[in-house]
Amino acid sequence: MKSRFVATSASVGRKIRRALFARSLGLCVCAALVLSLAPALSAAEPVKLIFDTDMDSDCDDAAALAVVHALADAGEIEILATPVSSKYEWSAVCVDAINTYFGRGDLPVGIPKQGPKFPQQRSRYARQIAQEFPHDLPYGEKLPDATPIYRRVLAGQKDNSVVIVTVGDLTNLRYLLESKGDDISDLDGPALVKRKVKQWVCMGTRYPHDLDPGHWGNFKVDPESTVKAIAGWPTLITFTGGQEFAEKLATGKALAGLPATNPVRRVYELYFGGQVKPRHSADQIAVMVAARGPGKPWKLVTEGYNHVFPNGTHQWHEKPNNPLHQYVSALADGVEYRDVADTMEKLMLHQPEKK
Ligand SMILES: [Ca+2]
Repeated sequence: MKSRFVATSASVGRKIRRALFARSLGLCVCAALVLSLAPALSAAEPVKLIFDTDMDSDCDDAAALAVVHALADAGEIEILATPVSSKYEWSAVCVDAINTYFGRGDLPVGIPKQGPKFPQQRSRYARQIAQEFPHDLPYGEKLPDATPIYRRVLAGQKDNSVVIVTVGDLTNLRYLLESKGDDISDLDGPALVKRKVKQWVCMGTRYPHDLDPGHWGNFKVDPESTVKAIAGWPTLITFTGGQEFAEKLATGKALAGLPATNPVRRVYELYFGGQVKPRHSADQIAVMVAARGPGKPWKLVTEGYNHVFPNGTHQWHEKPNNPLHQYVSALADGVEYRDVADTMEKLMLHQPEKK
């Protein structure tokens, strides 16, 4: 008995030592886990996002802006500014009205004040939204210039931290690149972008090519700016686009269930002449890629470069590789279109918290 007791007490002692060892090991593992999570936690800081939209000829811009506000309310992104590339006089005011609805009426909004007034895309909804919903952005000549807004916002951010998503023409980015050092920043446009911008997600056209000179889409409204912005951009560009791709991810029908006071629902109603119907999700796709990255559920093509012709048509060439160019125009293998569309549509239905 004794020996067994001794043996037993010795084995208990071993167990206690093992337990203590395991506990301290556990603490070490926990500490290591916390340390290993630390970069992940800091990587999960909200994405600093600039959303640049035309908000004129198509309704997906309004849905994409709703997604931007939903992701901001969820803490995934921080919205820095919502510049407008369209010179159609109601587009910027419409953006301010949607921002105001989502509780962010103070977000900077500006338009391109330089260059020609290229043919306007017009809008089936921008004027009505501006007139039916509250906002405080001045209209017409008093609208602010987007270039100093871009410069101020970028100058105030940490290096290599900002993601820009364009879902309209590339006019504002062209003038940003052409900007000189000023009292906002000593850096000229390319140097400021290179220092502050991590990635530009550029929604436009079809991949791997669109060689149709017909006047449609984000690259051909102001092709000179398209060529200059893409050629001069000094950081990563993720292009997104593809008509069939965006149509297979159509969204919007569920907006019909929102109250009539929701401006995004109203945009779809006006766009479709009184009825809320589904529409392709080209601009929402770009926002999702900007906020959550170009990995799964998306299929990312990294090899090659986007060659843009002077009229805004373009061709993806597989060689030589430009490490700054990549594109998304499909879902990753095995991902269901319905699942991705549902994710985007749920975000589009987001309502602001009542204050
Ligand atoms: Ca658009």
